[in-house]
Amino acid sequence: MRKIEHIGIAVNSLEVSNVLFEKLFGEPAYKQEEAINQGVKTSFFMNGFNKIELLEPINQESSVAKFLKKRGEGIHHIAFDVEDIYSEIERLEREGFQVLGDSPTKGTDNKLVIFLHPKDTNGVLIELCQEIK
Ligand code: CMX
Repeated sequence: MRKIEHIGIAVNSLEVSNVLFEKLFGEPAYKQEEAINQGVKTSFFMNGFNKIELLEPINQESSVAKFLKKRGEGIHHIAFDVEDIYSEIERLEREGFQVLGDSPTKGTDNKLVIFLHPKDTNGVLIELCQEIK
């Protein structure tokens, strides 16, 4: 795990939060993308070297919809950039972490992604992501 790739923030409305984060950073989102397989639509903002992903659920089955209902808006996950997601999954499973799902799936912003269960990581949902080349 080389560095934080982005921080994901769950929001009720991208329309509202895009305006808020544009004011905060003084720049608009550089990308908006829907990930139907993840049940979300997203916006991406850069702040210096740091990336923020806003996530709005697109249906009630989405894990982000569940999160919002239980906890309200706020930090949803921290994503770490990895060079080889398959070897990192093997390493983390050997270390006893519960990796969610059988294999990585296509995430937003041209990444292969997989998650670790927050119960194993002090209540923080961790995403591993590898750039698709
Ligand atoms: N951060 C911290 N804790 C979380 C969490 C999150 N993002 N999401 C759920 N939890 C907690 C819940 O609060 C709950 O805790 P308690 O048992 O103390 O109440 C527990 O995990 C179980 O939550 P749940 O609502 O019953 O939900 P599930 O068990 O069905 O699913 C999880 C939880 C983490 C397995 C599921 O949300 C998941 O698979 N997440 C990964 C996929 C994902 O989030 N995709 C969207 C992002 C897409 C992207 O960035 O591209």
